[in-house]
Formats: sequence, C-alpha cells, structure tokens
Amino acid sequence: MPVAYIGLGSNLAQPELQLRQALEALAALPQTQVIAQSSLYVSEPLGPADQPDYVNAVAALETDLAPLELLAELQAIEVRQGRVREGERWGPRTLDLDVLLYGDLQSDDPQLTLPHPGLYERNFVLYPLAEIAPGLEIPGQGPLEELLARCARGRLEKLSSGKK
Ligand code: ROI
Repeated sequence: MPVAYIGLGSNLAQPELQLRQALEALAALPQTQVIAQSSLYVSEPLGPADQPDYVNAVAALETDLAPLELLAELQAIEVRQGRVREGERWGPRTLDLDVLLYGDLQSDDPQLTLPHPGLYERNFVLYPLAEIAPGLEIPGQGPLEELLARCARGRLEKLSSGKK
C-alpha cells in the first residue's frame, strides 16, 4: 500500500483538540491505517502575523485510497470540523489537512500538486515530518535532511509527543 503523509494545522477553536479529533478521523478512514503521527507543535503563523499561533503535526497513512479520493476524504473531515472555505487568504483556520506526499508520486494537477508545494521550506512541516520519517526521499527534491538543513527551525515548540 502506498504511504501518504498528511500535514495538519489549526489556529482556531481549540487547535490542539482540532488536531486530536482530526487524527481520530484519519484513523477511521476506509482502506487506511495511521502508521505514525508526529508530536504536536506550536508554530508562529506563516502569512499575516495578526492571527493566533498554529498547532501543527504530520501523520503517515498507509492507504488504498487513490490520491483524489484521499483528498476528498480530507476535505470532508475539514468541513465536519467546521472549516469555512472563504475569507482572507492565508488567514486563520479551524483545520487544514494537506496531502504532503503520496508515495513517490509527482503531480502538477492543480487540484492536487505533489509533493505539496509548501513542503520545501515550511518549518512546521519539515520538522514534524523528519520526526516520523527520517531518511525520507522527497520526490524531485532529494533527501528530507537536505531540505531541513536549509530550513531554520524558528519558533517551533513541541506541545506533546507523537505515537508509534
Ligand atoms: N502557519 C503555520 N505556522 N502553520 C500552518 O499550518 C499554516 N497554514 C496556513 C498559513 C495561513 C499559510 N500559515 C500557517 O495555511
């Protein structure tokens, strides 16, 4: 089964709870198992600074869902947890679930660009990812550790530890 890595983020309506609920929802997806989850991290907002800090994490799934099926399931979880897709670009959100990687797939489908274009330079993605997938090769980019070496850790604090 392919392994997909999912980025989770929230900065509204009890972000830590949002992430814990989202992780439970991921575990309940059809044809899917959560094989690892990172610690939860508190991160400073990328984008407008006048918004609350984020809680971020990364999960690894083994899934038989096709990439767009997985995306649709993630969007349904976002909506169930109160996501409203409008308002300010790069503004605050109750829950964001991104497909970061899907196996070694590379895609420039505008619906689902893979690897996720934000992956390469976001501390709140790279550090949690490295926690659960050390040595990972990022398709088209090279070793995760090389991206990490170029990415300042910044203000990123572990909130609680991961699992598995
Ligand atoms: N900033 C942080 N720290 N974490 C996020 O998950 C996040 N998500 C976003 C934007 C608004 C770009 N900023 C973020 O979508």
